[in-house]
Formats: sequence, C-alpha cells, structure tokens
Amino acid sequence: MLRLAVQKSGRLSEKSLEFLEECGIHFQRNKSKLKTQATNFPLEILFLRDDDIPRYVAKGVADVGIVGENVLREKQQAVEVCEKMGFSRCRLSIAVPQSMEYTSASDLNGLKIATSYPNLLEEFLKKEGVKAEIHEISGSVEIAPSIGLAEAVCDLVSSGGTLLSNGLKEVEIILRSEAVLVNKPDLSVEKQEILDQLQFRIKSVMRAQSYKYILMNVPNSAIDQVSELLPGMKSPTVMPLAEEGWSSIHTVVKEDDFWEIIENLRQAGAEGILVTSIEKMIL
Ligand code: PRT
Ligand code: ZN
Repeated sequence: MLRLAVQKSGRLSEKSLEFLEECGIHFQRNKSKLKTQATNFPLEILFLRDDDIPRYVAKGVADVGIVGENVLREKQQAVEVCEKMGFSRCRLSIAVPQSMEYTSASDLNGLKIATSYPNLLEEFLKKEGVKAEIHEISGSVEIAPSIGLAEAVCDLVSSGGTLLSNGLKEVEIILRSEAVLVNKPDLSVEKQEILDQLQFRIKSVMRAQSYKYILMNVPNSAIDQVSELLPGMKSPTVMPLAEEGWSSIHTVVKEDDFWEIIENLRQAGAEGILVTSIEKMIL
C-alpha cells in the first residue's frame, strides 16, 4: 500500500483528485474525511494542508505527495521530485507599485518586501546582492503596499489580474512552478513498485494531454506531401475513401505544433480536418 498526500481543499486539491481519476484510480470522495482508500489500486490518500505535505513526506507519514514546486522549494525538506504533473502552473514574482520606476533588482535595496515565501525571497535577494527587509505574512500579500505594510511584494501570480487590480506590476520572476509528485527517498521495494505503476499511468495521461489525434481527407496525389508534414509517432495511417482518388489520413501530433501544421496541411490540399483529444497514450 502506498500513502499519497494531496491538498485537502484549495487550488491543487480538485485537480490532483481529477488527475488520479484520469489515471483510472477510483476512490470515494468525502471532503470531511482525512483519508480514503482507492478501490482498485493499492493507494491510500491523505488530505492535508499543502504547506504540510513536504514535511509529512520527508518524515514518512506519507510516502508520496502532490504539491506545488513553490511550496516544496520554500519548505526545504528532504524529498525527491519524481514527476512534474503539468497543472497549477504559476510563478513566484516580485511586484512593486505601478508608479515606481524599476530597472533592475538593485532598485529593491532598502525596501520592505511582504511575502509568504521568506526562504525563496531571501535566496533571490542574496543571489542578486540586494539588501531588503523581508516581512513575512501568511495571506493577502498583495494588499500590503496599499495599507503601508511594505513597499513591494513577493507572491504567486498566474493571470496577473490580482497584481493589476492592486496597482502593482510584476518586475522579477523568482521561480516558475507547477504541481509535482514527490516521494520520500529510499522507499521499500514494495512501495517503489506501486510508485512505478503510478508514474507509468501519470506519464500516459500527461503524454495524451500534450498530443492530439487528427484525421483528414486528402487527394491521393497529395498523400506524400501531406505525410511529410506530419511528425507523427510512426508513419501516418492512410486508408482509401469510398470516393475514388481520395484517402483518409490519421495521425497524432503535438498540441504545440498543431496550428502551424494545420495551416500547412490545408495548403497541401487536406480537407475535412478533424482534431480530437486522446485519453491515454501508451508507448
Ligand atoms: O489551505 P492550504 O494551505 O492547503 O492552501 P493555500 O491557501 O496555501 O494554497 P492555495 O490553495 O491557494 O494554492 C495551492 C497551490 O496552487 C499554490 O501553492 C500554487 O502551487 C498553486 N497556484 C497556482 C496558485 C496560483 N496558481 C495562484 N494564482 N496559488 C495561489 N494563487 C493566488 C496568488 O497567491 C494570488 O493571490 O492567486 C492570486 C493571483 O492570481 P492571478 O491569476 O490574479 O495572477
Ligand atoms: Zn498553504
């Protein structure tokens, strides 16, 4: 049995549980419970505050955990990252009032900076040779400058909307973060085997999320040209259509390449292009 810690409630919680369900792991969801057991996989899920997850994994209360890299790096615990999970992406940034002139980190000298990430901020200031005062607060960091508590902030940003609505501008990115799966080092052989199976499933889900399956109709004269445009997993599948002189081509493309390829395919004569998501992708 492997014990996995996930956030009890908050921005990571729902996405972590959804991800496990996409991995084909079934369990009862009961928000008031502190733990639950999967019904079809040797996994027990513990629900904790995200700040506690690195420490609980390091101590072996849980074997693995899903946590943001921001919290993981701030807490400085002895755990290993075994998988990046691609969701809850954000960045830890320094922001100053929009009216302040800012050219480089040295402009932060002598300022008071409010943050919930004192260790990461200190590391950054040290690296940049900046002497600033770190004022640790546990929440609502972005309002600190407007109430006179600090002159700058170091906080998480995703869309940037919160900074904007508080009259702040992002001037330095300290860390880029996403949810990661962490494990206690030196797991037993039995637990490591379960973790390997879990990671295999996570990788298949993540691979599927970054690819699309595309189908299109192509005049036979354009098959070679279209095939060359398709960087598929292997060569594309080509099947004759009922209409003479035409074929259907199927393949898999990376989502990132997708718009560029689609335009080129249209120019090469492809028609009726369909793009669908892939649920799992096993290599
Ligand atoms: O109760 P618990 O301690 O478990 O939760 P929490 O309140 O500490 O954390 P929570 O649920 O807010 O966030 C959990 C994790 O989600 C964080 O540690 C990050 O890894 C990740 N994450 C991703 C974010 C954001 N995006 C995010 N935008 N966490 C917080 N924010 C906040 C940010 O602090 C700011 O107030 O959202 C605001 C900014 O958002 P934008 O879109 O306006 O820029
Ligand atoms: Zn927290």
